[in-house]
Amino acid sequence: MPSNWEIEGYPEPIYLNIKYPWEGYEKPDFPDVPKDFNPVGSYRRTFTVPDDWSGRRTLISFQGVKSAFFVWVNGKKVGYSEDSYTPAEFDISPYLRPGANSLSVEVYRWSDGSWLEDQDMIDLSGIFRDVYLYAIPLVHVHDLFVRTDLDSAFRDATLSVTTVVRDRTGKAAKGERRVEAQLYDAKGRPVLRRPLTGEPVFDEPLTLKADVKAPDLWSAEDPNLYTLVVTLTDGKGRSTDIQRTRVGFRQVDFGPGKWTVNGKHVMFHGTNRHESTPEHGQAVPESVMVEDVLLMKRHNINAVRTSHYPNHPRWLELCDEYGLYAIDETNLETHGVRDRLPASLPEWTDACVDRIRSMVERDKNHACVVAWSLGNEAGDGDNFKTMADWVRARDDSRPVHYEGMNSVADVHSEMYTKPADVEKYGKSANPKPYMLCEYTHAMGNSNGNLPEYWEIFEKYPNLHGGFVWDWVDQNIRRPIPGDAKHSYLSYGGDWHPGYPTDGNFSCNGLVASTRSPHPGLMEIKKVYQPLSVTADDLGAGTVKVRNKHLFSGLDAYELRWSVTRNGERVQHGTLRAPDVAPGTSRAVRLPYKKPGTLEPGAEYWLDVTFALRDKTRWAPAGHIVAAEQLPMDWRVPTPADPAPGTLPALELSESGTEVMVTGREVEVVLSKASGTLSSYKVKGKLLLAGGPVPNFWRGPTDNDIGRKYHEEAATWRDAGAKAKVTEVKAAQPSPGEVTIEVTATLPTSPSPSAWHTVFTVRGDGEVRVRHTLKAAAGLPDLPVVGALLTAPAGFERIDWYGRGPHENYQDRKSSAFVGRYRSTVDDQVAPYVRPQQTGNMTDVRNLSLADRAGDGLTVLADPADGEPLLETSALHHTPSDLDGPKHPYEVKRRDETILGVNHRQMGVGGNDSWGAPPLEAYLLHSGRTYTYAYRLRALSRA
Ligand code: IPT
Repeated sequence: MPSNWEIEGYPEPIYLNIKYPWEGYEKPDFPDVPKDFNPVGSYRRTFTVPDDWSGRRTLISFQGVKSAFFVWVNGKKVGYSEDSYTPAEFDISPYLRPGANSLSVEVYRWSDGSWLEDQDMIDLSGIFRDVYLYAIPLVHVHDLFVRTDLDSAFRDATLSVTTVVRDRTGKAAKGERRVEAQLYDAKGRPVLRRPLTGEPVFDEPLTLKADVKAPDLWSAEDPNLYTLVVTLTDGKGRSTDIQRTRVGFRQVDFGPGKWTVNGKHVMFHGTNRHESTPEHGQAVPESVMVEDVLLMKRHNINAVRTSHYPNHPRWLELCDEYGLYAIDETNLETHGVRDRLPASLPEWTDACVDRIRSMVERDKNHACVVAWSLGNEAGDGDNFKTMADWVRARDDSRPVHYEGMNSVADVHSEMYTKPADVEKYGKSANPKPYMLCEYTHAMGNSNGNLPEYWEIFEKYPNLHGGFVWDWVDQNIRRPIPGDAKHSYLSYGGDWHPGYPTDGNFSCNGLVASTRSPHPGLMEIKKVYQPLSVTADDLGAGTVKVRNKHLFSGLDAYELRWSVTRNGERVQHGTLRAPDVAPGTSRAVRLPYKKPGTLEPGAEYWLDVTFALRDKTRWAPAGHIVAAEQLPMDWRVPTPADPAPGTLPALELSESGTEVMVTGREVEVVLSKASGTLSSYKVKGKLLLAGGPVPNFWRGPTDNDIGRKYHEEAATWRDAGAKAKVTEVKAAQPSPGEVTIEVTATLPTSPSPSAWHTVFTVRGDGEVRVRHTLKAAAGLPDLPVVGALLTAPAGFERIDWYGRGPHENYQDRKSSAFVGRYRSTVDDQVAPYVRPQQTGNMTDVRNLSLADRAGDGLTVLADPADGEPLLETSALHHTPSDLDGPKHPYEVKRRDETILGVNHRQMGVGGNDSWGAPPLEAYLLHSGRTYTYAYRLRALSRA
């Protein structure tokens, strides 16, 4: 298995984003590289060549070596190569001898080529892709380039097969050789009545053409592939060389006002992907590639940008086979010096053109490739013009992409543009096709406001979607310091003490490096789903289904619907999916019935999902592709208030330090110093051991830290814990009701804020709580408006009616449907590689915590006295526990359950992670009064 030597610790890896990796050792200027510290890997092995290879040329192919290397065979120098991500091949025939041969390779970590490889990733080196030998005849098919052009109806195709035949003997007789080509369908049946055939002129292109009637077209939705076999025959009709390639019939058109695949406006539900695994570095095993493809397909991703270099060749085969559009990107990034390199420097032109040439030549026959990218973050200048010209001359069937210099590209590409600015481009009616090659920076707890982006992308015809930054966190698995038995996912700063680093900025994945999905991926799945369901006339039982596929109907799906009442399913059914042509919508009747009597106060929702009827290559039957939830507009009667005055009596007593309320079943003790409960017992069972302590903090997210919000908002960090109680007033308005009013000052700076809580203890055991925060004007926005309650150890089970099952926030909740969910407290932590805010649920109506016996506490939103819905979390950590530790293994786990009962938390944002706040609608401003209320009671066992 190939690898990167830094993965094994030789030497420690380096992670820097914009700066060049050698920054901490030496600072040479290009084209020089460090001289004093520049590790060299020497590889040596022996090999034998099969006997029947004699009379042929033997080539050695290196698929990926970073960054530059020399090759020797049997002690003789064969050659040198750089450009780490495309193949380097050498004809070693003259160096071979019978029996054992020796191969030596000397790999330099840094070379002048490294100046063109400043991608933001962990800097790894060595031979990280396959190395193999192969033999070719002396007269051979040197090149093969296949094109599929479709007619104006995108039905029939012209297949063009261009070959270049070479004669290495220099003496092959003219007119003796023939090239033959046959196309086979997926079942292996020949498609052409007679094979194409032609006579090659050595070293010159020979193009053979065939009309193919109505082939099964290739698209990401329906990736039909054929196989082309090209045979070279000699004068006696014997086949002397056979080549094959997969062929997907598809046509990309582009230009002002269009970017289409097979005639349809293409929309990129895309993601960027680096090649990275925690165990093997950039030597990604095929099983992990397949895992990535499956995860992408299952989450409705239809496009991938191979950021920022040509990927392992198997990756593009998988994109062809499973159906993913690819933007294939040249290995060219000069971020740290992009204002000067390559710019228009003529001495770098060949290197730039060589990089795109080796990519295009390697990948040109892949149906999945729908654009060529000149690189990333490499500045602008004449060299890009030259590269673009080279591509157009070689392959004009795909557009050129380059965000760094859109003027030389066929499409207009931007990164991290805010939704409002994307909309400006949409409105501008600029006909140049527009896409975001990077957007929604998935670092940590992120990916807010995706519905806002997608509403805009789908509205304007010059917009083509975007590519998430990015797919997978980059980490290296290492033993936990002092605990060799367990490992953790390390990142910049964990290696090389004192060496400059950009820390966890390489961890921006929709999935963790273990491929465990982050909650943001669920939101991506929702906004990328290929159909939508909206209300039509819910009273009459109709919804509107829009089919966003470009080519497919909905017959692959079954439609499942259900009506829930307060989260319990009361009606449901399954139908064949309606017949809705691609790009159109239709009203669909669902056979639910409005119940004769509606339960007073109940909520009714309609859930509609589309699931695969049969298994596909990428998912099992039953896999849910799309889902939507709509509130039923049934007017439910308001519940009758229970008759007052029936509450069992309570006894109120006070000491200098405490207020105590006791009843037949309930006992509440409030500390006057803290203004919070020190215990809440019902029927002798302890339900709360502390709280509600005001809380305005969250474990800073990567986006918070990136915009220094955790510093800006620091006044809120301990404001709750340091609240100063100024007054505690207890009263008993009726025998069954005691109120305790707590007034406190919050030491926010420069001006203090005020916190006010009214507890109403009732004889039936319920405690009603109403909080009011007066956030002083001139203070920073609040991360959270809420309170923390401490439930005793053992309350491990949670059950809530609100949004779930994955954590959600005001700006990331479209994928989290309202429902009744069950989970455990330990499962509330999302797998973020750096601990941060986690576990929030929005729009919570009620939540229960229970121990094994099923006893516990219920919290209910109190719509009568505040906002109707809560935000909650139940964790074994406080927000401060999640503020500081660099790795999950360092986070303190408390035995108790810390229950966050909040009015609201600010959004997670994610338009970028270096300054962009959440959108205005998801901020919590100061200078405002916030009020919310909830009820606490013993969980009644169902
Ligand atoms: C953009 C880079 O293209 C990408 O490689 C990565 O570094 C990303 O940022 C941040 O994670 S460049 C951006 C700083 C404009």
